[in-house]
Amino acid sequence: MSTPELRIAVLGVGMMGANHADRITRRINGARVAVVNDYAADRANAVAAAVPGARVAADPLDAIASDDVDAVLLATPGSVHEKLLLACLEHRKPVLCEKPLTAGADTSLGVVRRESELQTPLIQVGFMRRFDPDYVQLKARIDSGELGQPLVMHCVHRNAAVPPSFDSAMIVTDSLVHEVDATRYLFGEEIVSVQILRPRPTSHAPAGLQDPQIAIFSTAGGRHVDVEVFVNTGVGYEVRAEVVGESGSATIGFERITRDFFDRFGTAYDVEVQRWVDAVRAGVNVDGPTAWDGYAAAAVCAAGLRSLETGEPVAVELAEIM
Ligand code: ISE
Repeated sequence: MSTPELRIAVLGVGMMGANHADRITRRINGARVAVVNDYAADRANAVAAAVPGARVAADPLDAIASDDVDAVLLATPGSVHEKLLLACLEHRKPVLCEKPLTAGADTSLGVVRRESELQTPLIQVGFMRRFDPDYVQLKARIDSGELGQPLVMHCVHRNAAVPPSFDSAMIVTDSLVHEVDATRYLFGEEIVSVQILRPRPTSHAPAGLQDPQIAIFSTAGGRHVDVEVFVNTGVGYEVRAEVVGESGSATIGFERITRDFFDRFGTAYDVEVQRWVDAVRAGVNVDGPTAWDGYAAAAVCAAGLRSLETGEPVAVELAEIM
């Protein structure tokens, strides 16, 4: 490729952003980290110090507007995504946005609408499982017809532990959201209703945390997906899926326990970021989940949060814009 090296601003260098900054610096071709920003200045300084040629920006909006930034990797807390995504759109800067797209379905819809007004795709959402070799292969097996019509999927999503700030709602919006996207990706259709059941919580979780949770999705084509999300197992990171079709079944992730999601999805993150960089350099900006996918996931999570309160199935409300 003859296009110049992509100069990326990494906004938010907590666990995920710092991991991406290191990835871009050491494993991604055609890009470098030009600017680092974090609300914790010491964290930004520490990450920038490890990246030759990177500078620290005190204000993320200045970083987005800056002439020495071609594209943005957004890894701040979701609560500030809306403002920063709108700024990226304003300045026509392609952005790889870690999930969630924004903190809620309404604000996500606003971002999707603004992007579609510009008639240029600029936002890719960081649902990395779509780049994981196991998920890619499972999708290929479903699409090949080998399993017949898929009918049901059983999923498991377990973390050894989560930060103390994790509440019951975040189990839906931070963890279950990946199964939401995986379902939409694998089956190629929308989720129309969500029910969240509340089994007896583990005594190893902080008091009041509803962990584990069981989610049941129904899709537009009548398929059912059940998910066990359990984020304080104390054991390790486990992500499994079994798709059951009319003519056979296929599994991924069984007997595979890693320390955390960086170990489990390291390859997926590398492929995701490399393909995004290549797409931006080629002028297409997006090669993976779009802002619409981020909005659709947010709409399912919004229904999930309502079901978490009542235990009843809740219909997903999706706006018509595409
Ligand atoms: C975390 O935020 C992630 O995105 C991981 O992929 C997920 O497995 C984990 O449960 C979340 O806390």
